[in-house]
Amino acid sequence: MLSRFVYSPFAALMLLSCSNPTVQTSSTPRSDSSPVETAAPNTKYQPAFAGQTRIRGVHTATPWEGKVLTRELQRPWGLTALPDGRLLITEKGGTLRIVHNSTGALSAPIGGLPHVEDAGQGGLLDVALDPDFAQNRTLYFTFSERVSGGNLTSVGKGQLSANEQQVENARVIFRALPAYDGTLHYGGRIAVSRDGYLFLSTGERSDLATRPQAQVLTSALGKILRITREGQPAPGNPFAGRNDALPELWSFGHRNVQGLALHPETGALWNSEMGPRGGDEINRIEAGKNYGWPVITYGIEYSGSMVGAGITQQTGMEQPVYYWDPVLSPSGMTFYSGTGLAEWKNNLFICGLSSQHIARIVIENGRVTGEERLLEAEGHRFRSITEGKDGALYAITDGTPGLLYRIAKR
Ligand SMILES: [Ca+2]
Repeated sequence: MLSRFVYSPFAALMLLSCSNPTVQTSSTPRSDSSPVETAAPNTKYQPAFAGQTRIRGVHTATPWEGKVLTRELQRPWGLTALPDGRLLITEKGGTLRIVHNSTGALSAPIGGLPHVEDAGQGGLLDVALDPDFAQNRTLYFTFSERVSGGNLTSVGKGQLSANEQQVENARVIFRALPAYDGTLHYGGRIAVSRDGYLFLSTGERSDLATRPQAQVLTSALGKILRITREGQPAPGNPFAGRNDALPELWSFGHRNVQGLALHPETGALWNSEMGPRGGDEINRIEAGKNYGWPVITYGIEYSGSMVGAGITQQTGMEQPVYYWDPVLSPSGMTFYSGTGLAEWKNNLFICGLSSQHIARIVIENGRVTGEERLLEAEGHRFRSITEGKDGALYAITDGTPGLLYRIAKR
């Protein structure tokens, strides 16, 4: 049975009259443009500029629906669309699945990947296709790997077998050193740039012992890195040629980046970043820049104490384009090209875990100008989202059972 989420005034009226149990509605369309967040903030920090948080609420006028394609996934984490439109999905335990984008038919678990450190936030994380996947069957994946001295975020590469039952020739092409014995803040998102390089996000492993490494250029923790499809430093990286910095680094000062997305028109890289309590962020990522963690942040420790000196701005450190207080716990995100639902063209869609919705963010001239909450009534921790080949968005939920939603114009 399909569960459906329908958002249109007409559908809402229909539901009131027939109360079909397989269909859910959200609240009625908003009557004003007040911010979608109404809860009290955790901090008294002031934004650096108007519109950096609690932007006006917006509402999608185009009728759309969210439909569950499958409820059979086991702790899914990342997904991407195959050339034929089916979805390739990771499961944290170390397997991949393929789900048909219209029938919801689910493949058997696809094996052949390296052993993953399946504990805490670790496991098999993201997956991305080679730009020439249709010819070479090559895919990239991220995972937490047990190595001497602890574990770390690794990037692997392999080929999807012709019968789609195995990943063949799987090997590790990059390890985000140093290793640390923990189970938190692996980052782990991959995005393939237009010129065929891999952006990889990492985390600072959460603990106070490793947190300062987000500012240390010889550590791969708390960074966005840019590597070739063989795992080498990509040419043109901002710290190339320096002996006091890793040549793979692209940006630094990150806490735990689980969202990366490329703008469909400009190719610019954006991230979502899990901050401390009251400090989740969206950033526009530029080469060589310092995104501040743990020196500046809009959040506080989960204990209630200040992070560091309790400052939100410092010369030489970038401001987030947007932040949330209270937090979403943002994980995967994607821009939407506008194919299929023109009103959403170039909007950013961000999965909220603790907030249990998908945030639709309208961006104009590099600034956020509107926010909407999608699928809020479904009650799921949304883990990741991607644009399909058919103009729909596809989103997975966290945990078991893991659901796959298809979100599209009605
Ligand atoms: Ca920041």
